[in-house]
Amino acid sequence: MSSIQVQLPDGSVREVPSGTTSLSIAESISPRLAQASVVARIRPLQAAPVAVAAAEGSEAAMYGVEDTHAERLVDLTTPLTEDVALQLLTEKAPEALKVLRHSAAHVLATAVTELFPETKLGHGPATETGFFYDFWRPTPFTPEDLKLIEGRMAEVTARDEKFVREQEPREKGLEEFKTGNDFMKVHFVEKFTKPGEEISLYRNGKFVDFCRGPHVPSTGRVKAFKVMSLSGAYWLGDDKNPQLQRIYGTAFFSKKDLDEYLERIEDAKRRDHRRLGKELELFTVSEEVGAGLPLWLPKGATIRRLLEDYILGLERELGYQHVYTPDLAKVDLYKRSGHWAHYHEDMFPPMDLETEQMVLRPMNCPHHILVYESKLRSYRDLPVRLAELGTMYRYERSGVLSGLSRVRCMTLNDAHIFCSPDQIKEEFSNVMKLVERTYKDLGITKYSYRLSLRDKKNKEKYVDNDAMWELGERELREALDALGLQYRESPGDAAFYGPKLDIQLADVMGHEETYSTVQVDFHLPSQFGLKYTAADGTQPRPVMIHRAIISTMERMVSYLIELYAGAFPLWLAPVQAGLVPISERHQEYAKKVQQRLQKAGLRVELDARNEKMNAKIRDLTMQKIPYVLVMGDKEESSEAVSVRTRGKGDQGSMPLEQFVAQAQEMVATKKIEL
Ligand code: TSB
Ligand code: ZN
Repeated sequence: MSSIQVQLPDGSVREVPSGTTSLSIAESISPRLAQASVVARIRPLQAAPVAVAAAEGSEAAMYGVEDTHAERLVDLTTPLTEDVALQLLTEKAPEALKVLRHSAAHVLATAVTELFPETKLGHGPATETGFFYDFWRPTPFTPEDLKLIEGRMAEVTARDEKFVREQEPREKGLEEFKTGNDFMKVHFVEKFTKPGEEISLYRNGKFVDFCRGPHVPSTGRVKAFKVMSLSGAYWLGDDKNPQLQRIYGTAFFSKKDLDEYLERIEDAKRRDHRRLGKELELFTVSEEVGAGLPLWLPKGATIRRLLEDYILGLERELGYQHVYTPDLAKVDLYKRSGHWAHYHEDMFPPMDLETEQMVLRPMNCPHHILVYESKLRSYRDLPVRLAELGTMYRYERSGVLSGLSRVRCMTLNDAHIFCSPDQIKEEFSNVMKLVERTYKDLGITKYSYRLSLRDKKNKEKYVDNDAMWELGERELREALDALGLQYRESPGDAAFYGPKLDIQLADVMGHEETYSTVQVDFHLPSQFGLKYTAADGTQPRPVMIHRAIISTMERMVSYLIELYAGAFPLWLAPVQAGLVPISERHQEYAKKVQQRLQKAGLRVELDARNEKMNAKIRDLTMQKIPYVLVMGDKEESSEAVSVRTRGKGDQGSMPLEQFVAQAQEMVATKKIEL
């Protein structure tokens, strides 16, 4: 029998008979390793390493024709028949979790076909957060069915059936699927394999599925799982096709991981800014206005105005000049800037006006460039920092819109800094300091830096000028290194005109978005032929730094709502104190307190309804107002208020003036905790 060479991660090489499995190699290393292993990664030693890349959760990723020379995952029981580098993946490897979840999808399909044998199978990939499986069945699944299915899945895992890979001729497999009226499997086999090939099937117990694998060794490994939800989808996305039922689930290696994940989901629901936006009367989205066009209600508008005033104040201190420019311009402006060529798909379509075509602006930069150009600039004027709370419009596709976090009409805390090349680093550093200061004041502590670069292959999305991109990238990297900031790189996320440093914030579920951004741009200054007069009388071109600190008001408020679960720090709370007179005869005193607090610059709400005191306290507490001040005879006679602090309960009576001074101090220092 021939032998093969198996190279282990430590570099050592073992010579074993061809056909040996990864599992037996693991056993020969240590039984514990064999126990802990989930799946194996192999790379043929003869071929250059090539990564197999297919879109996440796509059909191709599931069934795509294998490139057998590439690095790939195989079952622990797959016989090794060539010289390979072998890595045994344990539960800690992220790829292992994917494999587990795909196996969980098979367990789900096993349970469904056992309980509802008339069901036809679609496909069932792992996703970022779990897995799903598409089913066709004449009757819809009910919530009770989902419970039954989950229970049956537990039985399937208790049976601890081995996942066995089988190969068979494609035509034989097709014949079987056709006989069983498995129309979706027939489609997948025909689409993803070629005549004459063998197809692979995975069997556990009586259940069999057309699948490329790999899988965990047996169903018993799928211990911690949950059926999450059900949704409908047309087969192949075509409404003339049968409607499928997609069952979602999730799975983890341990119960603890599963429980943590489920808790995070609960937490995310509790914080969801769309829900809280409604409950706390912050914003609303109206069908009649349109999707992605939120209306700011008085309380949400108060938060927004506070943020706007805050950042404008800081910018004034830092030498920014504020301008106002219109929300639209002629299409030609965006042809000159390059937006039309590279950003067209994200813009609203143009409007015909007499002889002109106008378009809503997707960005504020061209307007600010024209402000820069409105007079001659000398080196002594630089850096020119033009700032605006600029409203802009982007045609985000309806499927990606979400509350305030992704909208179609948004107001950006924007600025464009026009400077000489040797001023870039200092300006960059100042912007980063401003970001840090702002995040501290807003109570944002977790963020990461992303260097967003172009995708070199995508000529349509990015300006084509290699030298310019390399220069911008070098400038950014040097500026980042000078500040000692750790960042990761993300090709394909640059602006069309240059690379960006993006500041990423994640929500409870770990989903990241860009908030602040700093961008180095040599393109727009060149398109508009910008100049300044240098000390030696020459006319060099300035560089442009685009930057946003707060991001759009929309996105930042969505983040803050979720960060604080609606319980804002005092300085940002739309209502800072709720006033509760104990009975009718304390109304007068309550009004006096209201006036005093308002005069002190505090935002208050007097609950003058003819309700019981406790009901009023409860309602104000539900609104997450930082302080509820209760007033009865005792308070009235001593010019005091009885203070209930959010999250801390009854603090007893306090002289009114003391409360005022304390609250003002907390607002002035932007204290986050109460
Ligand atoms: C910084 N021209 C630059 C500007 O000078 C610019 O527009 N950059 S941007 O395209 O990256 O947008 C700035 C920020 O706006 C993004 O970082 C993001 O935080 C926010 N933003 C972008 N699209 C949306 C949207 N659809 N809804 C809410 N906020 C958005
Ligand atoms: Zn810009």
